[in-house]
Amino acid sequence: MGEKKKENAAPSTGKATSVVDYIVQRLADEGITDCFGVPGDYAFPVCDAVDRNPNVRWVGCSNELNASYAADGYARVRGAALLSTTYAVGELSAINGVMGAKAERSLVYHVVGMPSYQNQRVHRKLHHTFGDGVFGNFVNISAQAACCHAVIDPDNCMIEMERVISEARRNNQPAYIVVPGDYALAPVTPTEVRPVTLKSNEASLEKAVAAIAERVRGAKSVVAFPAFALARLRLQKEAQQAIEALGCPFATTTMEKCIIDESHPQFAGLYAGAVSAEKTRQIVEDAELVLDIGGISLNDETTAGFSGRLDSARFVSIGLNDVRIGEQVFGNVRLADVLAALAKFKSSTVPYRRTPEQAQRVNGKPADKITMDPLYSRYAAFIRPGDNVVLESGSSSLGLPPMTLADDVRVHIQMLWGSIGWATGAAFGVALADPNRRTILITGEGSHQLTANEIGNMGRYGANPIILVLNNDGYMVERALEPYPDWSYNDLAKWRYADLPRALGCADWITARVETIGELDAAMKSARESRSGAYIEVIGGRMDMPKALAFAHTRIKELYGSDAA
Ligand SMILES: Cc1ncc(C[n+]2csc(CCOP(=O)(O)OP(=O)(O)O)c2C)c(N)n1
Ligand SMILES: [Mg+2]
Repeated sequence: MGEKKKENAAPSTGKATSVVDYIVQRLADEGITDCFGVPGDYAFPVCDAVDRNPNVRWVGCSNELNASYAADGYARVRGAALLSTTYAVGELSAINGVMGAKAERSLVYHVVGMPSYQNQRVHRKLHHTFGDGVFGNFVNISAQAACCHAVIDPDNCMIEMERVISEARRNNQPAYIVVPGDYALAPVTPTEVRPVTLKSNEASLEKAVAAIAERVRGAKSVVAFPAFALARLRLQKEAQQAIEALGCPFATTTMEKCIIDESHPQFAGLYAGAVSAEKTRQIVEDAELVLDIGGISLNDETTAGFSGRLDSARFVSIGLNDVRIGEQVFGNVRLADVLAALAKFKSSTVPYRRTPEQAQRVNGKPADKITMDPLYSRYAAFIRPGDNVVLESGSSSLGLPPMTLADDVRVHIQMLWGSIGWATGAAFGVALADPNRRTILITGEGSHQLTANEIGNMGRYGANPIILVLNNDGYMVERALEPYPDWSYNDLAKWRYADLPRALGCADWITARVETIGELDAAMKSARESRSGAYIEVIGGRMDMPKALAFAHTRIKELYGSDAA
């Protein structure tokens, strides 16, 4: 797909593996075939190593923030991603995206090239520094965005790579790997290392599973919450098998939208506090036991401003590496092992079966202006099995999730970290990670303005997403979350969004600007039929908001702790 690999790859030197060649190949061994980034002189050794590695393609991004979002999106699909930035100016630009990956458990290896050890040792005044001869100023900052980090030299390289890889996999969070330019090119010191396999402590696992089984058997009602980390670890099927063996209903928050097919007979609906369907709310809030599988995040966003009644004392929590039941903690057990054991659970109760609901109606007439009900019901009908949907924070992340979506759809959302612009960058990474599925980006225009320049690279690398941009004349979600919606800071420069793909080099994309339902239907049809990318600017009303957002407007105090947001 896209830019051919290795056209101007330098011939292999045939010398002993250099430190940086080792780093890149070791990460390729983790299944990574693309490196997102922006080059820079201190990072040249890393960029060169990627360019000459036959297994990894360099994917140039417009800026480091976009690259970090793209890497996050890619990691969510592939399990891990590689991000390369240059010292200080590059890595600091990437940090918001890498922090988001940490918050949302997405495994991004952030590899940074730094000034040479020689220059560090003599405290040279170099560019991309404060001119103080100090080189550790930024390492500490980037390290905060990772769960582990390593400053690489030839002697520690092989050992440190195994350490950070196993630690990053244990937590499924970013690792920061920084390497001085001269050390990067030096031969790696051969060291005996073996990749760490993450195993459970057998005794602890047995006790944990027995304790869960006992609690499940003793509870009059159980509800399961398969958590977003399952998707990151690609354990959706295993979680489904465990839930089927337990026979209990399961609900999801928006962060887990579609993690298991929504047609599943045990699916009890989307839980979002007081804006959940009544039946879902009852099942979840009245359950005697809530089985949290993978660490759900009941934050202000997923609970519609803490509007639910969920008692944490009723929780049994299966984490990535431990199980927690009240005060009892079973350490050193892996989520995958607990799921495999629970899949063998013999339930004595009749499994939960939901009552089928009426099919969702797609409403609106062709000549109508586009309003939220017809818009989201249309999006839901448009999304089909095999799609990867990337959903931006804003009114879209409240409008689409209440709709039931087709089976075998994967939804990607950054709800906890909630950095706008993420979805456009992430959609690029998702599209490259999984070219066999169609990537659909659903975003507001305000968020899109932060990272829209990445569209150029989508075209450049042959990605063919369908991009749906809601243009509602500003930051509507912010207008809704304030008593006074018309502050000037919620207005935006009036871009000609539908002209962007052409300006950014995607000449063969389908583009449209639609104001009526009929125009939207026609544009979506041609987008679906196109083999190239498609970009649809959807004109919406300035204060036309989905129901959940209107509800949030009534909970400003709970959301922000005071009446005035
Ligand atoms: C990086 C970042 N900056 C600012 C915000 C605050 N913020 C949250 S949503 C939003 C506006 C989103 O507007 P738009 O994308 O147009 O969506 P709409 O609600 O209008 O559909 C802003 C500015 C944020 N979450 N992240
Ligand atoms: Mg908007």
